[in-house]
Amino acid sequence: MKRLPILIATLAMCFALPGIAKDFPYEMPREKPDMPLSAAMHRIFDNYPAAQPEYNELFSQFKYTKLEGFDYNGGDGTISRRDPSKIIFHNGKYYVWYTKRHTKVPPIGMSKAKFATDEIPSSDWDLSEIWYATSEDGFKWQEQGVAIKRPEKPKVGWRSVTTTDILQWKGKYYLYYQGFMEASGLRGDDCPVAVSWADSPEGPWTPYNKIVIPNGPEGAWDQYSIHDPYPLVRDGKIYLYYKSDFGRNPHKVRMQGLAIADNPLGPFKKHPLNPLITSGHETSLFPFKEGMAALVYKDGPEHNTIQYAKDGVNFEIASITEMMPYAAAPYVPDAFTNTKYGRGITWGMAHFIGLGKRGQYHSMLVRFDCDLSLDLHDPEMK
Ligand code: AAL
Repeated sequence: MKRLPILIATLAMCFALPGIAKDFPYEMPREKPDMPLSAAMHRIFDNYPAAQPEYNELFSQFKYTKLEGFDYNGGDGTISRRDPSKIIFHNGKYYVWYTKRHTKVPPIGMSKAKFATDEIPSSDWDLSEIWYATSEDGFKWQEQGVAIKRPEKPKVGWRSVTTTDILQWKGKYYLYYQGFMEASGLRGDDCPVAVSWADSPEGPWTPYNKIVIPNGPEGAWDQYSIHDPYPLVRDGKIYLYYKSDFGRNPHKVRMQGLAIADNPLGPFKKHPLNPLITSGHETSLFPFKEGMAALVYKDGPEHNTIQYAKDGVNFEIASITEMMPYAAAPYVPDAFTNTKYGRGITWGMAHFIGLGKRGQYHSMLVRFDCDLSLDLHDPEMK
């Protein structure tokens, strides 16, 4: 009888707790295995449906290359290029549009915005215009000139026009952009979205001169701003993703929403489930398989993730990565083809925020390369 407890303990070790004795399988399982798991292993199956972040199709690291063709006045802060648009391919050339500031002096800083004048910028994107450049290989660029000038006061964007993105729709081109009515740092960043259209990517661009995506009503999460408009075509409609902020500085909480339209000039209907992405800064998405993938970087608890929504609305974390492109503006071959099965991306532009020798503030366009495509060997992806 004295030996009974020893016998029971031995039997328990052999049969009752097989999970502890069992080794973890050599291959990382796709489904949560039926065995005792640590908190971290529970999380990887419960929180990251892809389960194998570093091996899934939406994982990539990013390589950066300096671009040829853009001059920055020796980095003295008087020339800045930032917030590029998606890149499009047209008649044998790539096109990109971006915020360009060329001022006599570098920005004095948003906290000193009350000292900004018609010639002294407060922020890096104050007193800016939208310029464009073309390239045959995506590395050497030729700056072509201004696409959208600042209109006269009091039209939308008289103080600054920035942060643009392109839509191709029924043979016409549309540039959406932030229209500032006051210096950034005052209430300038509380800006809505304006649009101009053209028959060719070369312009000339005709301004609509009306707000096309208004800020939300008082109390709404997007009441203060609509930033980073990012149009794509899905289900035969214009899906325009954007960033807004709950709250005001210094307690801004940045999130991303969606507005949908049948016509590029609106009306845009904001999605009832907004916000759809709870982190990130500049908006950056691309059709991937049946759904939409998003590059979510810099701000919020889910920064440094690549997310996926099969319906373009309900995003889940697909992978966690690092050194993501700021203001990523990919070349998205099927941005406007109404694809049912997006091929992903392999490269694009981003901006680096730089300080000159004396601390002057400006930004530079750079190229990024990544591996977020279903077929890297598809010649159309390059
Ligand atoms: C960015 C964007 C918007 C902001 C400012 C200029 O990079 O999120 O465009 O207003 O910073």
